[in-house]
Amino acid sequence: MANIVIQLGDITELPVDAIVNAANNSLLGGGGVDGAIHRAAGPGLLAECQGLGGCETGAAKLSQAYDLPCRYVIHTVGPVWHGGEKNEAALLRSCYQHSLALADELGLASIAFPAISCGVYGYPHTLACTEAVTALKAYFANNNSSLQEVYLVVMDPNLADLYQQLLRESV
Ligand code: AR6
Repeated sequence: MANIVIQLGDITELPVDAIVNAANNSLLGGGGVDGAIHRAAGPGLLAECQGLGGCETGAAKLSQAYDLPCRYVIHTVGPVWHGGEKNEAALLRSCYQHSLALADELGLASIAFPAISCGVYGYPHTLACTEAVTALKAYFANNNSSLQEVYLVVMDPNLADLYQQLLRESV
């Protein structure tokens, strides 16, 4: 079981093996954490993403990290919140599962996640963080992973408190 660490701050500054991008289906950039990652990575990232052919909601794709201090970027696409009637919970868990599986294919030791779908995509924070923690616990219970550290990176202290509470409850 990897160590799960809640980290307050900017995911683009973390020198981990991989950071996860909360992207959209085009993988061609956007606002929020996606915009921040593309700005910090520089134009090489967009050029590579243009060749990735987009990404399905709940899936994940790998790129290099260019000017970022991490080694790789794993792009995933969270669900837009539609009230919970469109399979959002399973799609959100799938983002975490597929990102972790890609990291394991590369034998990575550390990965950092933003709070996928918690911004523009409007997922209620308590529900989204519950799915994130559930997905992480399930993944490590079922897979022999190379990952040692999983960072849950948030800019909002309320999200940090929420994660803290959920991790305590899930022990
Ligand atoms: N580091 C860590 N977390 C951040 C950062 C950062 N630099 N910047 C924002 N956040 P969002 P989504 C937090 O909207 O809801 C984009 O336009 C933010 O406060 O980035 O999955 C894409 O192209 C929030 O808690 O992602 C898609 O179109 C969390 O990251 C769409 O937004 C996620 O917010 C995806 O929406």
